Amino acid sequence: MVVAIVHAEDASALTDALLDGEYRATRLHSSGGFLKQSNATIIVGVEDEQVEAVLSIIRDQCHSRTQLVNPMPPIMEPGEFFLPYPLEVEVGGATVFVLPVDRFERL
Ligand code: 2BA
Repeated sequence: MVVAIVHAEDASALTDALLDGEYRATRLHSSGGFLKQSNATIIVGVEDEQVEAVLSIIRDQCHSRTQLVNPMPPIMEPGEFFLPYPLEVEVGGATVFVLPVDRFERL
């Protein structure tokens, strides 16, 4: 089973490309623990020999992006001064986990 966490903007193109390749996929709405922004988790159940083809579709469809994050201000002592400035974070293309499946059934 391939579990891919991808940018929300890439998710539709990715599921379309997977369906074009006749792979069955499920899209879950998720959000990142760090940025707290929406992303998508795509689950694809495939045979072992199809994993590389699925990874190649994910590589083609998912692109890395830079996003700006506003850091939390620190706890300040009286008289201290904090000038907030956004940090650049690179997100994606895709974070992919490949997991073995003990049993699969469609009932
Ligand atoms: P987020 O947790 O919102 O993370 C977004 C991006 O922020 C990450 O991009 C990474 O560049 C940065 N980042 C995350 N945690 C950080 C930290 N503690 N310090 C500094 N920078 C940090 P990606 O690595 O491409 O991850 C994109 C999304 O994939 C993540 O969104 C999360 O939803 C998921 N993800 C990444 N690694 C994961 C893991 N090991 N387990 C589960 N989900 C993961």
